[in-house]
Amino acid sequence: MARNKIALVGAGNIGGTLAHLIGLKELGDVVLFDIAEGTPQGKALDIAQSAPVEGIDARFSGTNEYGPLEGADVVIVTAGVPRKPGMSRDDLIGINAGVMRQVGEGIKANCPDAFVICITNPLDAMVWALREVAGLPHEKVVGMAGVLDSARFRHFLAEEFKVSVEDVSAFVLGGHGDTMVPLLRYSTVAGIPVPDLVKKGWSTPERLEQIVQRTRDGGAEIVGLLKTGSAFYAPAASAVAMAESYLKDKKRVLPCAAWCDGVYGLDGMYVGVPTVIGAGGVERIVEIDLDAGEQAAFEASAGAVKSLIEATKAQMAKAG
Ligand code: A3D
Repeated sequence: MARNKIALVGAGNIGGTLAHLIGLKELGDVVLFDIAEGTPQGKALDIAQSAPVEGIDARFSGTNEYGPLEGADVVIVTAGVPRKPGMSRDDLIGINAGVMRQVGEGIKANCPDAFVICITNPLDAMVWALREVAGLPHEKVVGMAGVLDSARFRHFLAEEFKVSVEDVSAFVLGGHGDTMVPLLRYSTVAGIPVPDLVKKGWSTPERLEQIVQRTRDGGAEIVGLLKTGSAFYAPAASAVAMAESYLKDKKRVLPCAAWCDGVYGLDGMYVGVPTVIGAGGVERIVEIDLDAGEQAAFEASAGAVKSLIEATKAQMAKAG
């Protein structure tokens, strides 16, 4: 059986880390693509030279052309620019929507059967733009945010409860960023809902509110510490979990920015919801019951995402 082929569009901090993790997990051959000459080639060669030490049997190559993406089973997109001082969110949308146009066309021409995971920010709007241009079925194009946001939440909860991260599961809904909705009722330690643990005195509502806020600000906290970039280890690990679930048909239940049409009261938009990822891509969206507060928070988050998508639509129409 031929090895899987995984294309990484964007060979920056996340792209390089993705290539390394995919190698360590032997998920397939890796093609790194970037517009920066030498960067994807250099990173691919460096990782290829770690393969004999790690005992990895996979090919790593770097390119500045879309042709070598041909036939990729999975494409993970991190291409784009981050927000710089003085830049508005709309400026960032304009530039990265242009990048999504190029990448979408590259995918359409070379690997229309791939499962595509977008990481570029602003996430929910960029995954919409990428799908529009690439024209792939909606269930084959998703955004990575929920796995990362819930991993951050799990890490903080495990520290608070002094238990293994493995035994903490956590749910977040909604858009990536300030309006994300962490769901405490659906977050558990070995199946015990977090609110029950509060009743048992494991934590307090005030402490949990701080953890929720720290989760929402998780990306900004790391930007503040690094000063020259944003998080990349955990984002890469999160996207690899999604790719692995697809390639191995694991059918994991993972929160992703997925196309919601007729679920959660939405009529066609990308936003973060729990999904089942298997060989068919997003095989199912899991609808959970929300109480009034959760519903209001989710609607506010979906509303914020909708306006970002509208701004992206307008920028793309302007660019022609
Ligand atoms: P960075 O290290 O800057 O890498 C981005 C790469 O994209 C660079 O190597 C660029 O040369 C390349 N690039 C720019 N334009 C193009 C183009 N047109 N075609 C191909 N490549 C291009 O950034 P990073 O890897 O740290 O982050 C990548 C993206 O992920 C950014 O948009 C971040 O904001 C985003 N991000 C999202 C999350 C989520 O949870 C959604 C988390 C962390 C980062």
